[in-house]
Amino acid sequence: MTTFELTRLLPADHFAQALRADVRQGLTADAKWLPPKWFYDKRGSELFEDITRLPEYYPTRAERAILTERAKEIASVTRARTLVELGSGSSEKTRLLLDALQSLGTLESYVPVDVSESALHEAGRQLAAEYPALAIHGVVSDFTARLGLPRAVQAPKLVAFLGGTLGNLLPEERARFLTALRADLAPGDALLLGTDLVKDPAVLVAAYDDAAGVTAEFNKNVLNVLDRELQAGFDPEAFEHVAHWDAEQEWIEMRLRSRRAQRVAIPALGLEVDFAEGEELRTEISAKFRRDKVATELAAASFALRHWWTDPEGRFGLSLAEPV
Ligand code: SAH
Ligand code: AVI
Repeated sequence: MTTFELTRLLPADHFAQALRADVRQGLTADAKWLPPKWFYDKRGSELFEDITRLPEYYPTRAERAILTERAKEIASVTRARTLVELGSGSSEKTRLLLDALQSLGTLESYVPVDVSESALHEAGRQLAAEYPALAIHGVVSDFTARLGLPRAVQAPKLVAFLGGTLGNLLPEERARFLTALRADLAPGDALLLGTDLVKDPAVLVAAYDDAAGVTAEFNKNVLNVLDRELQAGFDPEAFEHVAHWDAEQEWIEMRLRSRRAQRVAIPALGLEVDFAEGEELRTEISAKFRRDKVATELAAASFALRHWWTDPEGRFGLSLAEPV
């Protein structure tokens, strides 16, 4: 019989406190910024799902193509009894891994970890119906604060971090994250890591500035979150969506550009924030990788890259790594 349980790993007020600290720090900085995890309330999670279906947004389709081709091999190499997934969202592509591991007969439980409680509920409800033999244990957590692996997970475990979400962390955050993850793995465990790859900037910019304006709405959603959670006075329409390719850093930067000079009150923080006309607020980086960079960052955290796969067009990379 399927079981679906949800655990909130962090203290009850963690997210409220973390949002306040991030907004105070990011919006009082000389170059304003916000961390991308605050996009993902219920609406933000839905908008991300809409993004994955846009003609310009190739990463989801490219990663799905690799998983379709390689899921069986991943299952037989890892023989995982537990599949942990960080930033699982809708768990849509994950079904390819669940199916392969179930066919092999090793899989007992699935542990999706996400900041978005609504996404975990929705995915958990559907998966519980589709996978009656599986124990599903959702964890609401912030993988940059605490990984959130329930203590008693059956080894060996496969930790999947798909979609290219690693690229939404800054280089130093990635290093910290991979080192902390490595400490939670034992010999025999494995990491399956999806990374978007460097390519023609025009293709990249289009993927983050689609013609239908869905990514613009996703970007502006962070302002709705601040308005709701902190009683802030942002008017999302007073900001313009910007997707910029930084050729030196090899990352896409999403920004919100103030259409006019404005002062925005954030009563919950006793703060008023001034924006000059044209001033930009960075809301996300999405780093693009090359194989060597992935291998180097993994090695720095004591992982060895064992398999590297790409889609036929070489747009997206999937790595299978082991702790060393
Ligand atoms: N893995 C899915 C979803 C990617 S969207 C896919 O490949 O399509 C990124 C997901 O990570 C969202 O569900 C978001 O809620 C979650 N997320 C973002 N930052 C997070 C953080 N710091 N901790 C936990 N989850 C996070
Ligand atoms: C979740 N993450 C990998 C997405 C990305 O492509 O960086 C988030 C996103 N931002 C804009 N579009 C999609």
